[in-house]
Amino acid sequence: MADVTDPKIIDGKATSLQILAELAEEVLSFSRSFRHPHLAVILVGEDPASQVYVRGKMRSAEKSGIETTQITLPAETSEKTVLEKIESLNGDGGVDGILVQLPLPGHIDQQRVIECISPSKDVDGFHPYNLGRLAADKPLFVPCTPSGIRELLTRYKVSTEGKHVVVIGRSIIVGKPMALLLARKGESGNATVTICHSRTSGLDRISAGADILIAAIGRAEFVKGEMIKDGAVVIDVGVNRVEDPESKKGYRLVGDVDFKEARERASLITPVPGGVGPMTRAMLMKNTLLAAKRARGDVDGS
Ligand code: L34
Repeated sequence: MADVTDPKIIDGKATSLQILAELAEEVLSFSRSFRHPHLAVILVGEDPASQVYVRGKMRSAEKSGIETTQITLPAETSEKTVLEKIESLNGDGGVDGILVQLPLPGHIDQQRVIECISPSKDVDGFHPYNLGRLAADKPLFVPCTPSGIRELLTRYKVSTEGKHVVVIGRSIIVGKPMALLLARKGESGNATVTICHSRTSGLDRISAGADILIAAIGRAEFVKGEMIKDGAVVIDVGVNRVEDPESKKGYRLVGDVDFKEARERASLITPVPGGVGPMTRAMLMKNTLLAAKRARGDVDGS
């Protein structure tokens, strides 16, 4: 566990709890005039990490007063059954948000599933319509991990204005929406963003130029000390399980950043666990409330 009294640590856990408490008040007053926001989560199969993440999402929902329905389906469930389930949730006026936990088993077309979710209930923001809205500077739902990172930067008073941000990773879940968000006009944007990935040549040199480095490449301890500029802010999105016979669970969690090395160079750094992960969950609850507000008929939900 990272030492959260260390002034270099960005405490995502504590920040997420604060956000959930703020949300709980808003949810309460909203529910008095309408009903509780309602999130439906579909989990297909028994991937142990996905089970942990979904459990965490349920706990965060409880903390903020959001109602949940978890639909757990066996790994061999057909794509058709998953799509039918989504269609029925799309048509259910009592459900505000729909989330299908990824990854899905190999026989199911992930993209088809994402595109089946009604964009107005797509609290993950992964539907091409919602990614397009973000790219067009008219976001409806911003994906939870990037918006959680933005929230951390804001709350820790890390300005992005004119800064060079390097994002390692180009996924639709993190890398791409993160880059779009930080390059936008306005406060918490106005950054100069470079997207790097597994095929980038000279990655070490590029990342060493970053004022803010965001690692979302999905490889354990990929970012080493020499890839980080002195004084940079380091955001570690990775959650990798590495075998550890000394740990009770048989594994420990490490990020995409070599924490020990990075800690020496960074001015601020997110730990794993307790950094970005809990923020993803808090932002999911925020998006669910937003969806419910729009379902009530609020113009833009804000
Ligand atoms: N549909 N699928 C969909 N939406 C998402 O936004 C996700 N993601 C990623 C995987 N699949 C998804 C998540 O929720 C990754 N992810 C996620 C969310 C939360 C945490 C980790 C990944 C998290 O809470 N991490 C804890 C540690 C959890 C543990 O003990 O394993 C942390 O403190 O980092």
